[in-house]
Amino acid sequence: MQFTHRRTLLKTAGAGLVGSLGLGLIGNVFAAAKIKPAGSSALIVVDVQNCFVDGGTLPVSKGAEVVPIINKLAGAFENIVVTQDWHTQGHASFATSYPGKKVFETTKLSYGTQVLWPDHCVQGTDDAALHKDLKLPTAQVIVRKGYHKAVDSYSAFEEADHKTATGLAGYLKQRGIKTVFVTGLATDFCVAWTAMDARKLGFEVYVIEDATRAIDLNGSLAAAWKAMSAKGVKRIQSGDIASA
Ligand code: VGL
Ligand code: ZN
Repeated sequence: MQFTHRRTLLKTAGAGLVGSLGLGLIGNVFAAAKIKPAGSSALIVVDVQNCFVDGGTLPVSKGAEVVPIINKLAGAFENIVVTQDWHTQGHASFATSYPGKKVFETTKLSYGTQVLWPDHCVQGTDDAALHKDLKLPTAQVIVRKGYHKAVDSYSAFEEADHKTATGLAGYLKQRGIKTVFVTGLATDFCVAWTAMDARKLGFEVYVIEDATRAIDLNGSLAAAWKAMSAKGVKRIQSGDIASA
């Protein structure tokens, strides 16, 4: 009776918590509790592409380290969504599109301040392909973003104009997904914007920190965690997820 009661208390919306000791042994249930993703949860793997690792056009420091962590996490999820940054040539987020501008400077576009990046993740190039060691055989959908020449899209849900939807929210909602676990590159840009938009759209959101790596431009990593936390994004580690 008391055991049942405690199990009930341990449940959180969308992600059931289980003690790895299973039945009985009540005393250890709290210490051993891990998150077990439910059927209504999805793993979102953001932009684990050649462009964002060493040898790519916009390498994120230690970016490739997320690959084995994400491959392992994937076994615990019934639903997996993969995203790809997928820019046109001459994209509005590229410094080369603005004579006299240098990479990592900013410019004002109709929708706000845009960081100017090296040319990266151009549609159909090897640079834009998913990392070769990413093994997600059960992934169900790949969402490409940033394909409108005049508008960037860090978020997998909504372009930087804050108007144009990618369709991912509709996809997830029609499939009954309530909780998303966000991983990938980069923590302070595409991961953070995806996580915050997911909150705005009503999902319960976890970012799995050790399954992300950051660009960290002028303090952007700390700022991103602060902004995510203010929006109710939960910060966890891959070890907090019960493996499949
Ligand atoms: C990203 C900068 C530009 C990302 C994409 O995936 O975080 N960052 N484009
Ligand atoms: Zn980009």
